[in-house]
Amino acid sequence: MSNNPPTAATLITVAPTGAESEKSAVLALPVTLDELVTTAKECQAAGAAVIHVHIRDDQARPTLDLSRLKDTVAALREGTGLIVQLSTGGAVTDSFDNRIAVLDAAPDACSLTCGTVNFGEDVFHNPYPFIRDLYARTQELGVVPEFELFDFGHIATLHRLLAGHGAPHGGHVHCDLVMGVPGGMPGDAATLTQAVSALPEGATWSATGIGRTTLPVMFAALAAGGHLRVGMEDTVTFAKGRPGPASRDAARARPRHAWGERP
Ligand code: KMH
Ligand code: ZN
Repeated sequence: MSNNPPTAATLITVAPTGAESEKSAVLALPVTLDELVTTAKECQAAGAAVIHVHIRDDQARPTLDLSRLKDTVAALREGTGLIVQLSTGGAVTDSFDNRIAVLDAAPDACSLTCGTVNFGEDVFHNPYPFIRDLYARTQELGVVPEFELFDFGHIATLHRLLAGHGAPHGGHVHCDLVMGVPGGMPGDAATLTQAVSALPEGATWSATGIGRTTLPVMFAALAAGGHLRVGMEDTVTFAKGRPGPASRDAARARPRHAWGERP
């Protein structure tokens, strides 16, 4: 049984863009600032409360350009009431320095991945000294980290980080289980249950499943009393040849309005 009171809302985080899909292959991907703000407004109207942001340059390539990031934070604050969470994961090719500098754009929140993981044919690098420096910078600047956990070792690293460096800004630990990445933990109910039981005491959590693990992870997370991350960063297709929903439609999965309520 979950300890959530029956009225507790399900937090929906929308991740509309990501760094991995190409605009030419996924035409609905929001890549300009206008497209991003429009999507953000639609997702807010559909029930999202947080936006996880990756931005693109004029050629729609992933970028961590600081002035664009600052403009993006300002535009999302101006146009929406969403909590603005900037990605510090960036693309697999981004440098550690540039990823830490993302925090200088002064978002409300940021992602903070707790370990290295094979990422399809690539490697998403997050060695412990980088994690520690990034975490220290969130504490210094007052940015709330969301701990992204792609595998069980990442959960162990989160415990190590909190034990060695104290509580995050705001005092509360919130995690996102990112499941079904080729190289990370599988996206199924048994794995989700085990991962949740290993989280730090008192932590809240959401979950997201990549591609074909989207729906299994979503339903397992709801059944286990968790929150959700949805959107085209993680779900371009539900299965080969079966496109996933646009981010705003995925945000409409808000259980109060659609499929049910958390237990
Ligand atoms: N693009 C992935 C390599 C994050 O945003 O913090 C990493 C990622 C995680 O998307
Ligand atoms: Zn991301």
